[in-house]
Amino acid sequence: MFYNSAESLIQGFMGNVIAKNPGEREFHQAVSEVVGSLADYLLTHPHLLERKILERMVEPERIVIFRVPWVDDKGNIQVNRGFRVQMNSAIGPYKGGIRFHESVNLSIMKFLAFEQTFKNALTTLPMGGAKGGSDFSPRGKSDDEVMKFCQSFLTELQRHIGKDTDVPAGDIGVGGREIGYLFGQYKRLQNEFGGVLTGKGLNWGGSPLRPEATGYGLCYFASEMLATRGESFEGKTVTISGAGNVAQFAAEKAFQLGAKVVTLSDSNGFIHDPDGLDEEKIEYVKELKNIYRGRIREYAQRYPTAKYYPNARPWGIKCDIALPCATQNEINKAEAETLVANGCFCVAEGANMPSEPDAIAVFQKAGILYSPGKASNAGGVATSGLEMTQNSIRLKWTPEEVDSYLHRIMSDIHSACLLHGREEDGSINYVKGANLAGFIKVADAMLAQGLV
Ligand code: NDP
Ligand code: 2IT
Repeated sequence: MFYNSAESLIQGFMGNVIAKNPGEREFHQAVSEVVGSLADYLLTHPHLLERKILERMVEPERIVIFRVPWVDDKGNIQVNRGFRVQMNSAIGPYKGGIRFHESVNLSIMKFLAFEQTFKNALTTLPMGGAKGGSDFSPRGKSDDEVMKFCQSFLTELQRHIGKDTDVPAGDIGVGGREIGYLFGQYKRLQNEFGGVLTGKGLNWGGSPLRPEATGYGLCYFASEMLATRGESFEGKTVTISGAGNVAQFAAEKAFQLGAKVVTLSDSNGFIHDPDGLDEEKIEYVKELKNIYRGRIREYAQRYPTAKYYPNARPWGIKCDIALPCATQNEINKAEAETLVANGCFCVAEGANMPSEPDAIAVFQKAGILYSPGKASNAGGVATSGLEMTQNSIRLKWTPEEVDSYLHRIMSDIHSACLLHGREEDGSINYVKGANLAGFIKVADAMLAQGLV
C-alpha cells in the first residue's frame, strides 16, 4: 500500500487493524502507540512497508485458546478459559508471562504479547514475544484450588511450550506458588526437569533476584532517566500503585536509593503513609500480600500514621516520581494533569501500559521524564532470560552476578532509547526510542528469515 504521509500511514494501518480485530480495545491501543512511533521511519524505509513487516508483526504466529475445567473445594465443577498468544519468534523462543485475573480476555492477551515482543528485543537477549493466562482469579481461592486449576491449565498448555519453544513466567496473579504448581505438573507429564518456566524457586532451577528483578530494574532505569537531568532518587517523594511483585520491589529499591515511598494500592484502594515506607514496613507488606494474601487497607490498621483511601488511586498525592506498578490504563488524563500540576517530573512504568494515551500526551507535552513499560519494566523478563541461561549451563550465579547483569541491561535499554528517541530540541522521547529500537531488531530478523 502507498502512503504519502505519516498521518495517512497511521490511519490506513490502524483502520485495517481495527477492522480485522474488532472490539480488541487494549490491542488497538498498544498497536496504535507503536505505529505512531514508527510511521516516519517506515516512510523512509519503504522496503519494510513492501515486505509488510508491521502487518506481519500484528498478526500472532499462533494463538491457543482452551477449556480449563477443575473441581473446587466444595466439589463443584468450574470452567475457565486459557490462552497463549505466541506473537513473534524472530529473535528467540516465545517468552512472556502468564496472567491469572478475572479481566483476562483475548484483547488483553494480544496487547501484552505485542508489547512483550518489543520489550524482549530491547533486553539484548534472544527471546521472542508471547503472553498467556486465564480469566481465573487466585484471589479468595484455597492453595488446593489454585493447585488444581494450575494442573488443569498446564495439562493443555504443555503441548504448546518447551524450553526452546515457549517459556512462560509470572504476571498478575501468577507468582512463586503458581509457577511451582505449573512446573510440577509439566515435569510429571513430560518426565523432564528443565527450563520450561522461569520464576522457579531458588532450589529448583530459579535465578537469584528474579522476584526482585522487575521492581529493581524499574528503579535502575528510572535512575538513568533522572541522571539525564542531574537528578536521582535521593530525597525524592515517590508514589507507587499496586502492592504485588513489581510494586514491592520497586518500593524496596527506591527506599534503598534514598527516596521516600508514600503510597501503595490494590484494586480496592490505596494507602498514603506520609512518613514513608522503611525496610520494616516493606517486609510487612511482603508478608501481608505474599503469605497471608491480605488487602492493602490492613497496612493502615498496622501503621496508624497511614491513611487508607477506598475506591481511589494514588495519583492525587503530591510526589516527584510516580511508578505505576498495578495494571493497564490505571492513569487517565485528569490524573496525569494532577501529577504534573503537583510537581511530578518523572513517570516510569512498572506495569504494562498503565498510562492511557491521553495521559501520555499530558506527560510529553509537559516535558517531564516519561518511560513506557516496555523499556522500564524489562528487567523482569531480562532476568528470566538470565534464568534460562543458568538452566542451560546448569549453574547458578550469585545475586551479585545477576544484579550486575540486570544493571547493565537496564542501562543498555536506556542507551537504546537515547539513540532512537532523541528529539530535535534535545529532549528524549522514550516511547519513540523504545519502539524504534525494538522494531528494528525484530524487523531485521524477520527480513533475514523470509516469509514465515
Ligand atoms: P501481582 O499480581 O503481584 O500484583 C498486582 C497488583 O496490582 C496487586 O496489588 C493488584 O491488586 C493490583 N491490580 C491488579 N489488577 C488491578 C486492577 N484491575 N485494578 C487495580 N489494581 C489492580 O502482579 P505483578 O506485580 O507481577 O504485576 C503488576 C504489573 O506489572 C502488571 O501490569 C504486569 O503485567 C507488570 N509486569 C510484571 C512483571 C513481573 O515480572 N511480574 C514484569 C513486567 C511487568 P489486587 O490484589 O486488588 O488485584
Ligand atoms: O510483562 C512481563 O514482562 C512479565 N510478566 C515477565 C515475563 C517473563 O517472561 O519473565
